[in-house]
Amino acid sequence: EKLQNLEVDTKKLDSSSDKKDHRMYNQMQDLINKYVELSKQDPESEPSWQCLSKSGETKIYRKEEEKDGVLLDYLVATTSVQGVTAAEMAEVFHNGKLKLEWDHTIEADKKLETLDELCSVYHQILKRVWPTAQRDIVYASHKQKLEKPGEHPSWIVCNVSCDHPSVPEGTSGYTRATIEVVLFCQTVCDKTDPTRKDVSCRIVYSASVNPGGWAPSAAVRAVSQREYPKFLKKISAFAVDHVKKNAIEF
Ligand code: 6CM
Repeated sequence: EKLQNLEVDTKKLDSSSDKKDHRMYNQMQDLINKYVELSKQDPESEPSWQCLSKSGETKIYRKEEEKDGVLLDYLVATTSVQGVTAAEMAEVFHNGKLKLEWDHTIEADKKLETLDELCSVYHQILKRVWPTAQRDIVYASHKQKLEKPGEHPSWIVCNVSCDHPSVPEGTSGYTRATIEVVLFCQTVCDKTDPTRKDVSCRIVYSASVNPGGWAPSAAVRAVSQREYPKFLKKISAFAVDHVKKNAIEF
């Protein structure tokens, strides 16, 4: 029943157009610049980043920081997915209809507003982590192509917390967590007429999550250590399967 209260008049809020002037646009450009720079750094050489796991092509690093007694969770993961391009991977991550297939932390998900064809606002209720209160997040998800002369384009998706009039913080019955999550994807392909086996996608995934409210550090740590590797495996396998019958898209 709670979800029904979130219904908003989308006709009134929808501002679908190709104008790049929605209210989150400039913030997204700043984030893109920040994360493209970050993707060039090697967490291995940063002593503050702790390696959480390495298996095959997947490396996950974590950094902990406390703010007002709450453990903040910073994470950067790199991986590579065979048979998928950057455009296809970014679409799988960004497409609101596909999320439930690979994000097992979602209990309920609702699109609140379309800001333009590449940016929408979502309200997501996360599965409860015992013994803490259940969390929700409200965030804008923006996808963008990053052209590179002479190369296949890179693609980036930024999921960043924002306010939304239909679910103000403190009114949803959940503890509001905040996120800054970025998926940066680069196509690796050196063939002129590639088949699926000639393409792969290099991914740098960064997540900065503030769980909000009260959350024991051990619980935050445990959730993070368990869920991120699981998420990377799931989204990679889902993407490979999802695109396998389609023509390659760059
Ligand atoms: O990036 C992911 N999913 C996106 C689309 O659904 C979106 C969502 C991010 C939610 C991230 C929540 C992480 C929760 C783990 C941190 C600790 C919470 C503590 C709770 C109290 C103990 O960007 C994939 C998200 C994969 C999640 C691991």
